[in-house]
Amino acid sequence: MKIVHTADWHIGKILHRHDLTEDISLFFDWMIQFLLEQKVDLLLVSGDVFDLANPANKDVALYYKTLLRLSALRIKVIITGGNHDSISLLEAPAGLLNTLDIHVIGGAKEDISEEIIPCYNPDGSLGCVVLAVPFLRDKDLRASLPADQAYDKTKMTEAGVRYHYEKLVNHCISTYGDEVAIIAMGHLMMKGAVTSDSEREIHVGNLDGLVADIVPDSIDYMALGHIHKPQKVQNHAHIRYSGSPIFLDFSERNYEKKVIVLNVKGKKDIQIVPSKIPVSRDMLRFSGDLESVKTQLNNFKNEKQLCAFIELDVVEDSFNILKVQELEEWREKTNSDTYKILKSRISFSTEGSNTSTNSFIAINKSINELSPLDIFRQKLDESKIDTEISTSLTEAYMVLLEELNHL
Ligand SMILES: [Mn+2]
Repeated sequence: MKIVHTADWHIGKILHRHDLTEDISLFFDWMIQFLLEQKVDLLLVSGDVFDLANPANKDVALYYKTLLRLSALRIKVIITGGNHDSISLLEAPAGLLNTLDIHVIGGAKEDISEEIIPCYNPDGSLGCVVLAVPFLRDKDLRASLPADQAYDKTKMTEAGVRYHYEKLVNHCISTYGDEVAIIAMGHLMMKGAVTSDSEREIHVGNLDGLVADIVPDSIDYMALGHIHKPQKVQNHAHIRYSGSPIFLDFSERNYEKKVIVLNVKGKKDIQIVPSKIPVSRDMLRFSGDLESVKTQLNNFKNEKQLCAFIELDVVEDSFNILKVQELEEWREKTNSDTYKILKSRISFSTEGSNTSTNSFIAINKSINELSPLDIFRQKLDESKIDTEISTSLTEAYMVLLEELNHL
């Protein structure tokens, strides 16, 4: 059985007021072709289908159009909800999508057997069983743990996640026996994962992430979402993030975007082959003094299908307000069909660099480039309160944020 693992599509993502719809559409075109050529039987999407809990109608339409193309290929599809997704939005058409062999698990189920999906080979034999675990919210984790034990927040998250997977594995083995390959999905933050600037933080009380031993031994492959850089987790070849298929932020510009192909021959017999996704848009950062940044931009030739997104990081020796103005004016009149400057900043390396760094934030870092958490942390830094209190305040703030995000 051939499986493709992807995640973090973030349909509807807007980066500095620029819609990334063309990027994700080109990925869908490529993916459909790839699934066909590779004769894939099953597609797994591990969360963050949409960027927002209330996506625009055009983004929902693109999602359905893509599902329809997948169903025309007669590929089984399993989609789980991520921390960005609305459970009810994903699950509303679940009954209808089931008839197309598309299975959507938006949020944790009370009846855990609904998270267990058997997948059959073209000859009708059982190829693998998928544990379709969506992003587990704090209330799911609390609900799944024995009520008579007290846990601190970190332990609670870890114990809750571990317990959730153990329950599923036991249920799966008692139904399908212990010889079938078990593929688990998850939308989690694992310890040691290399992050970018575009993941929204999750799991309050477990900021560092989870240890790999929350994954039961009987799981043969763990298809993870949430982190946007493709990677193995804590050196386990079978626990992986596929990463997002497109660049969602400048901090991801040097990543190779991938889907993961699994060739499942039997239990503990899975061949894992990451496959590179072609880049349709460059995201570049040009840095140096103003003159050198101008030269770099003038010499730039776009070789990709979509116009490049450019970030300028100008560093001048000493503070000079004229340079700030020059950058602004030049940026305004610089226009091209082959690139767009999305972001620019200027800083000064000598002479009271602290104050000039702050003033650069004031001048160039607009409020919509900062996340609410960035602003909160900046405020905490300014008030110079001790670390322990600021950690609890940050956690409390994240609880509020998470509740707001899921309203
Ligand atoms: Mn994500």
